[in-house]
Amino acid sequence: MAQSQSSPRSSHQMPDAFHWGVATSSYQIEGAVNEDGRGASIWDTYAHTIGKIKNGDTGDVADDHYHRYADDVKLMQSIGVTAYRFSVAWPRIFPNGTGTPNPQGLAFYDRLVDAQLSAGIEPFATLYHWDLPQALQDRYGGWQSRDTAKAFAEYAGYVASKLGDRVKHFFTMNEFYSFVDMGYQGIEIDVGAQKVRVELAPGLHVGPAIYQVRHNAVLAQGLAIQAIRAVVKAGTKCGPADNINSAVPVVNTPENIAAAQRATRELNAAYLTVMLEGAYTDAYLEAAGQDGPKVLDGDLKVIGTPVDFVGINVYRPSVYVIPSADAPGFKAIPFNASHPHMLSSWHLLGPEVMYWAPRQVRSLWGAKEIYITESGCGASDVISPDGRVYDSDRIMYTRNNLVWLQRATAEGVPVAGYFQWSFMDNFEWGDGYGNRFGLVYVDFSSQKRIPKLSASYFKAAAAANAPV
Ligand code: PNW
Repeated sequence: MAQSQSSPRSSHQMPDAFHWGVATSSYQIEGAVNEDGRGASIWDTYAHTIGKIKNGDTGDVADDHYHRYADDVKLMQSIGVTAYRFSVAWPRIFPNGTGTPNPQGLAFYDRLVDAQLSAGIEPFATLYHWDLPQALQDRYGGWQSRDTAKAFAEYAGYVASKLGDRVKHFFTMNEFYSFVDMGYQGIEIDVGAQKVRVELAPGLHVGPAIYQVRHNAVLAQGLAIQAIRAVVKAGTKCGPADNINSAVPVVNTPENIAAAQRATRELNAAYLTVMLEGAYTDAYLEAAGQDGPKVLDGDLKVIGTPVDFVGINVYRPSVYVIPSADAPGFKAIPFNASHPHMLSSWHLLGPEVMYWAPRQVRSLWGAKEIYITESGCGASDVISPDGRVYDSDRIMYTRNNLVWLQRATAEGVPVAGYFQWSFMDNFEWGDGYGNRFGLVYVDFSSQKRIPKLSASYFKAAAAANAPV
């Protein structure tokens, strides 16, 4: 007998109460950089430095979300979004980094959170998505100083004390490796066909001092977790949103799987590993030698402050590995020049990472709650003559990811939500507005929003609670 069309496909579904989210960040969408008392951030400075951003683009106007947030939240609701991960701009709250808070800045996030709650969308707030107050860069050298870590904890505690009556999930910082390594020394990524250099604000090259910058950043996360906990009610959760460096086994035998897991632990030694284990790995300290971080008494305890969940941004495998008889027991293999990629030069494909990354987070560190805080892709979207945007490649990318993620959840990996990067096209850092990541197309001259075909895909998947 033919199977009924409407028969439940529970074996393909995500867990109950799974969050179908979208993600954005303040500098990438808000605009209104001089309004309501906002201070300057390092991204204002960097984007206005000639030669740093393609086309000379800046976030001055971006998606004008600061003024259009109410319609944007309604649009989210219309495409089936049940959770929204936004970021709070530190320089709106503390224009000078520290000191007297700016009530008008906070009022914007109050309105934004209320709009989400009325639309039935669960707010997830990120406290740091790279827009450091310029004042702290000038005063302390930014993350080169522990003083910035202390300032972050104060800011985090303040925001949590104001939004914590309605926001139940706080992400401390977004992507340590990006804002530290790409911001303070710049990195080279081997993508097979070429090497690509990526640099972010503040665009410094600190040399061996990078170990200290990394240490200050994880210290900030630990201090912030403690500061948030001190002010929120029971049940409010917090943790990082990190771009895990994922080592993926090429051939899925037990030896390959074990080698990949060892590799992931070492490749994240500076961030997730030290935060979740409360200690640097021996290999990390050995490699650092004399340049290693200055660890003060009590630092590791702070850095290892237990978190309620682990957020991971998952775009691609960092490396494919095979086992090796030599220490450290794995070998990262090079990418073929023919390895397929999406629009961003760094964006190699490997959808199985969406299975291995959360699985390793659980098996390495025993995480009880995991969020995919970002996944998505840039694509060369255009408006068709019929007015629609047909991004079938983004749908292919997303479906493949969701299928692998569903496999992880079916095996008991506790993934509680998925956030698509991004809700709408926005300021894609060094690539400016030319690299579109949205489910919603934005015409930046008119600010018109056009949901892409991928938005229909997202809506259907969210409704089915499954990859469709
Ligand atoms: C993330 N990589 O950055 C950021 O959190 C977003 O703000 C950004 O817009 C989005 O991903 C797309 O780029 C990444 O080299 C930067 O693998 C670099 C990489 C991944 C993510």
